[in-house]
Amino acid sequence: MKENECVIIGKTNVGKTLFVINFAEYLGCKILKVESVYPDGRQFERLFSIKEATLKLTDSNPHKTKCLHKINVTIPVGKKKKKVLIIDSCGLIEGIHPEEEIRKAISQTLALVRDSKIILHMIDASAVEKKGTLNSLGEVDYQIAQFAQLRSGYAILANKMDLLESKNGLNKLKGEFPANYIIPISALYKRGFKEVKDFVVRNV
Ligand SMILES: Nc1nc2c(ncn2[C@@H]2O[C@H](COP(=O)(O)OP(=O)(O)O)[C@@H](O)[C@H]2O)c(=O)[nH]1
Ligand SMILES: [Mg+2]
Repeated sequence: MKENECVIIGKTNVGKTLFVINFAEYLGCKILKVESVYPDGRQFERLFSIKEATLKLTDSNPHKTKCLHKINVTIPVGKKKKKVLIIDSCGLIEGIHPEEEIRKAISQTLALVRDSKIILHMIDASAVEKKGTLNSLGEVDYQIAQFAQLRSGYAILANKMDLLESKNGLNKLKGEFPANYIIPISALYKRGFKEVKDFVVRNV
C-alpha cells in the first residue's frame, strides 16, 4: 500500500481533473508540476500555471485524461507539513470502451485503486438522476464503492454542487451509499475543499 498516495477516480466528465487542479491551488500551489504516466510506461513532466492547466487538461468532452497525472502537494498540519501525491486518473465507463488507448488507461486506473491508501471517488451530483449519460451515476460507481469502502481512506466527493439539480442528486446519493462518507463539493468554485483536506490529512 502506498502510504501517501491519494487517487481521484470516477466516471468520465464528473470533474476529477478540475478538482485536482483547483485543490492543488487551494493548498498553495501556484505552478503545477504534473507528471504524466501513460499505460505503456512513457512518462513526462510538465509545468503549468493553474489557468493553463485548466485550459489544457480539462474538457467538456469525455476522456480528456488518458493517463495518470501525478501532482505532489504539501498540506500544512499545525506546524508540520504532510506530503501527499495526488493522482488524477482516466475516467471509468460502463462496459468496454471501443478505443484500445482508453481501455488501457482504464485498467491503469483500476490497478491504482488496489494500491492507494486514499481513494476519493467523485460522482457528478448534477447527473445522478440523468440515466444513461456518460457521467451519470451507474453500475461502475456501485462497484467502486463495494471495492473501496473496506478502506478507512475512502470517501465519495459529490461534485458540481453549484448546479441546481445537484441538491436532489446529493439526497439520492446519501440514500444509495448510507454507510459512506460523502463530501459535497464544487470543484469549479472550490467549495467543500476544507472538508476534503481534513479527510486527506486524517488518512495519510
Ligand atoms: N458547474 C460545474 N462544472 C464542473 C465542475 N467540475 C467540473 N466541471 C465541468 O465538467 C467538465 C468535465 O470536467 P473534467 O475535470 O475534465 O472532468 P473529468 O473527466 O472527470 O476529469 C468540464 O466542462 C468542467 O468545467 C463543478 O464543480 N461545477
Ligand atoms: Mg480528467
